[in-house]
Amino acid sequence: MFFQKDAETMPRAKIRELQLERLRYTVRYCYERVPFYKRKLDAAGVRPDDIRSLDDLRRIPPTVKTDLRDNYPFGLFAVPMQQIVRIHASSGTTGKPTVVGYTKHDLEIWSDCMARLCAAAGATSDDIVQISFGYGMFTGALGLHYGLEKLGCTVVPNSSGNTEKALMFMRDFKTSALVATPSYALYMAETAKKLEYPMSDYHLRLGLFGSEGCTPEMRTQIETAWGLFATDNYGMSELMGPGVSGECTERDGLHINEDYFLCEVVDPDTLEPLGEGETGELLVTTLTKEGIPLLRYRTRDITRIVYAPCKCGRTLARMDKIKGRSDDMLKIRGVNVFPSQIESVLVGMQGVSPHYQLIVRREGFADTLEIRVELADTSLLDSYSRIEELQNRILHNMHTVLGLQCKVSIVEPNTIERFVGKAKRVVDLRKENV
Ligand code: DLL
Repeated sequence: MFFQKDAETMPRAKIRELQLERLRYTVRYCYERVPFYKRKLDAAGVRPDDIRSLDDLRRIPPTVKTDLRDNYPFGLFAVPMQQIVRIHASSGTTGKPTVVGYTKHDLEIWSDCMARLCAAAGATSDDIVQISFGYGMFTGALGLHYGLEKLGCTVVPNSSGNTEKALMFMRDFKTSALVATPSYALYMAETAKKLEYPMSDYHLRLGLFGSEGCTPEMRTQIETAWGLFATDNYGMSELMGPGVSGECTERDGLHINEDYFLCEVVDPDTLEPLGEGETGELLVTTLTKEGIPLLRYRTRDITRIVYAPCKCGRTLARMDKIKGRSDDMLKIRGVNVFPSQIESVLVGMQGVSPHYQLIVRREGFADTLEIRVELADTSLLDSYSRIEELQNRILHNMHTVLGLQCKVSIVEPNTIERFVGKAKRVVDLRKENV
């Protein structure tokens, strides 16, 4: 059992006191060690001594992803390279990746954060945990790896890809917990069902998922397919990797490791702070990071935070599952659309597989959304009227949920691309037309 009782059940007033002390330290640390922050704080007229309360945080200008890119690769590091013992980089799809560096102390805290969240999710030293995140520059695999080892679990560093071999290890090792993206966990189940082994040959009881969104409907599908209890983990490479927040067994929000991360929710357009429980963009300030500390980092992730203690006994604040990203939220004919809304309609519908693709186009002056939906099996293929009936049902449900007319294309089973890492479901062709 890994339970850091003092930190995880600290009264709110004490958490705030600790956060203020660490915030003051971090602002001074950044100001003195990173020229980028000195310039930025000087320009905003803020001196480290001006930070006297947590509310003073608002005086600090936010940091954004392009700040890391502009200072590629090591420009925002706060210690000499001799003290950096590990480097990771984000899986950025455009431009230079964002590069982060860890000191020994950063790695120790990272494994503590992960051990804490995995224990809260129900993992114990009896578990054999297979890691099906890709090892490499991505933070997911090594982050979970060291946290789970700290917890005393037996770690199987299988990585992603070669799914049939991963399934063989799962059967032969009696793997009890799986670390993966939800989409890969589903794909693994799909592959397992095609093999000659019955599902009773697998012994998964716990899923430690994360790194991408997962609707409740999709989660239920994964749980049913594997017979496991699924939990969600949130983080990002710039902040550390996984380990920022995660669900306990109550699954009533993701506990934030507040002694290491100071979180705010702001209006993504005005950056004005929002009240407790209001939904907006998450901004995070790291409170102990030595390698690459970040002040008010704009995550672009949309969520809300509640501070009431959880039924599990932990007092660490909880954030909702990520609703989407402020920047990959689709705006179609003036309507905000989160891919997660579309997923919640499709997943769980009879006859439909959980794999889909969204194609956005600009036709004339209007944006159009095409939803490509894959049939679960071939049984409908020779009945035009049943396909049409399914198509109409999806159209109707989409209209109810999105308030938007869209096009639904039904495609044959196994024709939509599968992903071993984060799923890429949106193809936005509008940018090519403007
Ligand atoms: O995905 C870190 C991570 C690894 C978290 C493993 C959890 C488990 P990045 O590759 O930098 O880092 O991507 C960060 O992924 O800003 C979110 O938009 C998204 N994301 C991460 N976790 C979740 C989640 C890792 N649980 C970006 N639900 C973040 C929804 C998530 N989105």
